[in-house]
Amino acid sequence: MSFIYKDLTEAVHSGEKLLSVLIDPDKFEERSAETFLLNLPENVTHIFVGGSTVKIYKTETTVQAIKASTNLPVILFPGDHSQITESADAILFLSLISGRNPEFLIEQQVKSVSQLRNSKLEIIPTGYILIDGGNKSAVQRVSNTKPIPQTEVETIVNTALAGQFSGKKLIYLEAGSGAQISVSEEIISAVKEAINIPLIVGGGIHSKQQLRRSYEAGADMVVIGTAFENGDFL
Ligand code: 1GP
Repeated sequence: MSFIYKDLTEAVHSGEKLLSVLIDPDKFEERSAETFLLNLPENVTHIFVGGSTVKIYKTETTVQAIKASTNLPVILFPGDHSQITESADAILFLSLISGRNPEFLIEQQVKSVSQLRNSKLEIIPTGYILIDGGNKSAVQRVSNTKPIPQTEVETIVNTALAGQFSGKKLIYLEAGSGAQISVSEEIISAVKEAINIPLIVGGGIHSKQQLRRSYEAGADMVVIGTAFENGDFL
């Protein structure tokens, strides 16, 4: 039994800022796991594993390699139900609530149940909101949904609150991996003010300055993939 969500909310209540590195199994070499993890900044608190499209079994071998080299909690951030492995500690049970594609609102979730119902993975219901990051993201392409423009702050806030009212335990504001424009401070603070569940922000964050600004605006956890993958986090 893991207590990932409990630990996460306690950290948030005590004002701790969390940092997750996102590992895409398709771009990850298991034999480099130890070096990759050793080179991460000390303030990394969680490892997310997932991608928009991942080869069968690659998530499993990736999680096992990570687990062999770190005690940080490993949380699945799956692009679809094929990316579920028992080897992780928890799963973000995502609903793409910014989109209107039933496949990513409920169908993938239904397909995942046969694997999840007897699993020990901690399941964390998460409202996933795709926001325009200035370029077409893999999430947009794969889910075939439209991101919400950054100017539509009220829609984003209402979407986040609708997620909370539906029982989501986390809200995740996603600008898309490799976004040109990360989620604005205005959006982060407006959503943070409205909701009372932890707020995750990711997409296009590649510097300490952006990280600090996202935290100051109200992000409880920031997720960084590309900059750590390329080793060019500034
Ligand atoms: C996590 O998709 C993001 O929310 C990761 O984005 O790869 O741009 O850091 P980057």
